[in-house]
Amino acid sequence: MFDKILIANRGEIALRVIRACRALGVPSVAVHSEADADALHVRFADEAICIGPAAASESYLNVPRIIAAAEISGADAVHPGYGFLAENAEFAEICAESGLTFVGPSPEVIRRMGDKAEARRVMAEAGVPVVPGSHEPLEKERRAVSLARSIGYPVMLKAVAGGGGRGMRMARSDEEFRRHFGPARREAEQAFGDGRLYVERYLESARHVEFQILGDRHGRVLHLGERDCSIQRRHQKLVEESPSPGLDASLRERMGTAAVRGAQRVGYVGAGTVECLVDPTGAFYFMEMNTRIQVEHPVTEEVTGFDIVREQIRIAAGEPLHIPDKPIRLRGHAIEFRINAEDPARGFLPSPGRIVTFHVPGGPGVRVDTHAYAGYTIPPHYDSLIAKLICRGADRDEALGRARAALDEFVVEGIRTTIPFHQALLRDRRFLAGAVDTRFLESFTPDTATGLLLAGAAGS
Ligand code: MV4
Repeated sequence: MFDKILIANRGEIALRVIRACRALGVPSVAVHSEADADALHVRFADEAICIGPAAASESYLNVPRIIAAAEISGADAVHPGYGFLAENAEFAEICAESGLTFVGPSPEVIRRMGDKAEARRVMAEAGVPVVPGSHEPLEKERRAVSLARSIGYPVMLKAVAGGGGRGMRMARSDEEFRRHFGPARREAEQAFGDGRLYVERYLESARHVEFQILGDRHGRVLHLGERDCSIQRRHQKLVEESPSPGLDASLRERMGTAAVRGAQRVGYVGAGTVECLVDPTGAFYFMEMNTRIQVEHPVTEEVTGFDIVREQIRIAAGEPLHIPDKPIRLRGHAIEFRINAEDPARGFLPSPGRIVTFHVPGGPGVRVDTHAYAGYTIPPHYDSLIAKLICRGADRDEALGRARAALDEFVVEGIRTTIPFHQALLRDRRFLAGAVDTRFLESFTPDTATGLLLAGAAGS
């Protein structure tokens, strides 16, 4: 096991990793920007090093400063969390060159799964169904249009180096495809330094279902069940749950087997997520694989009882998985609500600022992962997530009932949050019936009582 782990991240995930370090008896080192001097991850880590001013490029994205902090503190491993450098192959390489263990897959696997066209090819070779579409990056526009036509409209133009929906554009005809092709390529070039695109058939009313994968350095790969993440706004997930209301035991078994087979083909080591789309007929298709711990991992922890971040660190230290070699049984139901510092009454406009009151809910089956506290100022420099409310119950109804009570107990004053959005969601009969797909939010008009203007709530 490691002597000391540096956490190259901030917010609730930095706290989460600190907790896993304590569970393993490993000292932790926090890095922080000047804007995060009074953040909880600074307070609760065993050591803390200020690495620069607020801007992420001067702090949490600044590789030389993070490596220097590791050297100064004598850390021998770096946990990247999610976002920032978590899926940056170059950072993983520099960690290895600096004699540090990067808690994640190898740079090669990060790079391979980061190329969304290559990931599709690898999964197809492993016999995993992939969304119908191109297997090579698109070259000339004319060829691309004929390919889109043969796939069948509507299609989704996606960036090879994208993921998470960034740079995604839908086209319903040749004309629309031609109109989007150039701008999509330029946007991808701008955002990722790689303008290559690929095209997939757009599955209209699908569910976004992802499988949690764990692979150790001894060739064992297993899955910890699925999470349904269909409720997304502009490709930001808002609610995630496990098990998915759209899966029965047979489909779960087939998807889990396919996800493990794909991860084995890749030689996956670490915690990863295989993201799929499930159409109304129950057919499923691989979409992309994420090589990081995800925001929504607690949903899986609550229905399996595993500490995924602790397993991640044990895997990186070369230890075998602590998980029995039999099919995973999901116990009960868990739902996560992302509490963001955004104002749903004003199109989810960011709402940073000082938190005056911060009362966190509790009771049976209620978990809150948060770095916020009364008196804390949410800085404007980073993402807007301030807390994750995870509620579990013996079944979905009990989890929903606990969520409704917990959200009513969750008092945050001084800034606006997405709590009213989630409260409105818990009054929507389609959501309560579990009948949501990726287009749910487009047609979600909360009851007027909340006065929520979700204008532009639909995906971009
Ligand atoms: C799709 C899709 C339907 N068909 N791809 C990919 C990244 C994720 N954030 C959203 N993604 C999707 N990719 C094809 N070929 C549906 C989604 C999707 C979605 C799209 C628009 C609005 C909300 C969505 C929620 C989940 C998944």
